[in-house]
Amino acid sequence: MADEVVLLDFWPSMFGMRVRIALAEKGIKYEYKEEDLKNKSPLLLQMNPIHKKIPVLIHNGKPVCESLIIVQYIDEVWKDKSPLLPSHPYQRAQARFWADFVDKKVYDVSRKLWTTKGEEKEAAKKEFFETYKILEGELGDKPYFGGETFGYVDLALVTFYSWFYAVETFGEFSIEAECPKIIAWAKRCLQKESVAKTLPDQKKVYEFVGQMRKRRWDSAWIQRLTVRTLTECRTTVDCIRDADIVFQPYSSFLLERPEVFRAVELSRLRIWIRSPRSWELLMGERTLRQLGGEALVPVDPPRLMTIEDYIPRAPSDSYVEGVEAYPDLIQAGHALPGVSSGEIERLENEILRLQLELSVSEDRHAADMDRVQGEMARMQMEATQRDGAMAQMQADLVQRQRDLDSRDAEVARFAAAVQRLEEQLQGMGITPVTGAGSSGFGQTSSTPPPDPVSRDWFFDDSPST
Ligand SMILES: N[C@@H](CCC(=O)N[C@@H](CS)C(=O)NCC(=O)O)C(=O)O
Repeated sequence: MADEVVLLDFWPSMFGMRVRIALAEKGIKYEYKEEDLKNKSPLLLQMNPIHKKIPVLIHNGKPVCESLIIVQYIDEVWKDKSPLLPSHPYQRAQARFWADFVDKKVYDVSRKLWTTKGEEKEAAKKEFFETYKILEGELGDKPYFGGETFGYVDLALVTFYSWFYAVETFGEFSIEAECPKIIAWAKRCLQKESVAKTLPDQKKVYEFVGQMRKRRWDSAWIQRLTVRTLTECRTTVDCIRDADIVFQPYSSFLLERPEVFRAVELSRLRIWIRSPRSWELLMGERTLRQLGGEALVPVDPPRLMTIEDYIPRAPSDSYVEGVEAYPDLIQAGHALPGVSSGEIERLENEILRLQLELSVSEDRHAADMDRVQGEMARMQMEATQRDGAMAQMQADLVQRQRDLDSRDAEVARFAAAVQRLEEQLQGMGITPVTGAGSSGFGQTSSTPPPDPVSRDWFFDDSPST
């Protein structure tokens, strides 16, 4: 049965490139699957549930993770062509040592170049060249690290060459000027088809790094990463079920404040998750790495859990425990005599928490004041409007009173005229039909005349009375 080989990868990854070169060297056909590391596929999460990283080689359905382990696996399984590791145990051990050195040093020193500034950046440059000088020493006058032929260490290191333009641009130096042997060696490696076809264009990698740097301050990006981290976390942490988690995103007004954004999102990178036991999970390290490791903080950051070890601890656990588990987090010279690093960490966190609380309270206070002032202004306006309406009503009343007075005067005039007419009629011996006294209409000045129409006229039957 033919081998089924699938590679989960991401194009700019120097780790993924190692596997691609090894497969090319061995002439193995495989299916390449590009991963979106911002939105990892269920397959990647299933195949590399521990680190959730590319590259992953899936050989006949079974995953192999970690680039150097994958390369060794490929070399062992397809051993008939282009051996990568030396056959002698001692030389094999040496090759493994140098590949491990590349993993432990080269990646970090490159990354520091675009994540630091000032003195730190100068120190990073120095470290970068020291590292490559050590490698140049190991290469000596050999064409390749392994000797006459391209091998395991060459493959482990040459993939970093595709990042050299980015490193030089952000580091503001020339690698060739300082380490000409390394450049000559890389160019030699590039003559191999397996390398030339695998390594992406250096400018393309540079653009990719530039985008990564820009995204660093984009809150939506970070928010998305943290949400994703949580989603992934749900698949790993047994004690927390989906329903238990309430993700508490930072309110938008907090995110709009650059200093809070920096402090919360980058320095501490803390996500609060409420679970029934009110545990707090810290996912700083993960988010930090997702950002390309560009966030630099004094103690960076106090991880109570990491991607390798998503173990939530109760908030009551001392920070010492978390920090001691990761001694490299504590900056040199940071410790004070007689004060444990955990204590400093705890105090720093407390200060940060209080600063945040203070800034939040200040904001709330300012917002409350604005609201109260707005309310008062509104009430004053309403009162002024009400005063105006009252004045208008009073004016209306006065006018209505005047109208009534003038109507009364008119009525009195009419009444006097009627009176005069009645008197004239009476003088002529005629009793007026309708009386209107001087006191107004409808009042009789004498008894009313008898009904001119007989009641009998209306009824056929004589009335009973
Ligand atoms: N030590 C690992 C490193 C692999 C690695 O860092 N992969 C990165 C891409 S270059 C990754 O998948 N990152 C995703 C993540 O950290 O979530 C190896 O050699 O394979």
